Amino acid sequence: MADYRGECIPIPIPASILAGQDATLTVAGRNVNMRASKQDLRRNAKKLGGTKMKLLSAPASPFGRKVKIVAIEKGLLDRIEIVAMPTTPAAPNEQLARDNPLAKIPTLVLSDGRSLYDSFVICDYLDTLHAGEKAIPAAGARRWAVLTVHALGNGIADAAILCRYETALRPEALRWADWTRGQMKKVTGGLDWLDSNVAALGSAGASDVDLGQIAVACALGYLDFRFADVNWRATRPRLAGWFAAFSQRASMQQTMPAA
Ligand SMILES: N[C@@H](CCC(=O)N[C@@H](CS)C(=O)NCC(=O)O)C(=O)O
Repeated sequence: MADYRGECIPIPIPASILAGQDATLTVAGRNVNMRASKQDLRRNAKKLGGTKMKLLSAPASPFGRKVKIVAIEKGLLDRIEIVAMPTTPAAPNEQLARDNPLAKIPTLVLSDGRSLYDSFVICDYLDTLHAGEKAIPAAGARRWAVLTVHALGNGIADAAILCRYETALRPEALRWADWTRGQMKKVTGGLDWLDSNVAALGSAGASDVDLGQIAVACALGYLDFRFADVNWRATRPRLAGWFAAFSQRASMQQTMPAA
């Protein structure tokens, strides 16, 4: 294995180098270690006009908020530029569609122009960029527990957003009450399960948070923002207590959606 010493071989710069991580690549049939030195990073940053990733999102999006919270909790926020990109299924954002054919936020555009979506994929990627405790445990029973709680939090947010589109976007004459009720049942059923199984969320004050906790917190924050009339806390005191404690985190305070 040879070391890369800046010989004049025209090789593409691997994305991991731009992200500050060493890489091994094959040049002329040899494995070469490429070191992400500060000097390399500065030079590459200059060449590419900055190494910041761009997060296309909107302040009200619970999925965009999830990504921002992971970035804050894992010390990555200064490597991300947040770009406001409002979109709806009725008025898909054309600019966004160039980076994500689904025209959905959040979308993360890397410094080499590649884009990542959806929010889970982005969080999984961000988790590779830091050396601390992972938001998504790599293996073992805890991995499946965190992923399942994440799916529940995301599912609650998905159903709530579909209801929001139904009531805020769809013309009244075309609305379908049974369909909306069905979506809201996913929301309330998910909240009931979390209230009865609050231990599945783990400690709200732990120094390291996981993606399941973050997804649930973002779903609850979205309900407070768009569905205050549902008054979800009234019958779910354990979940309300957990959320009150989790909301104290600076990452939650900094990403609170504003009306
Ligand atoms: N599963 C996706 C959901 C993303 C999503 O639904 N985002 C909404 C905004 S919060 C969106 O882009 N809606 C526009 C559309 O559905 O066309 C994720 O986790 O990123």
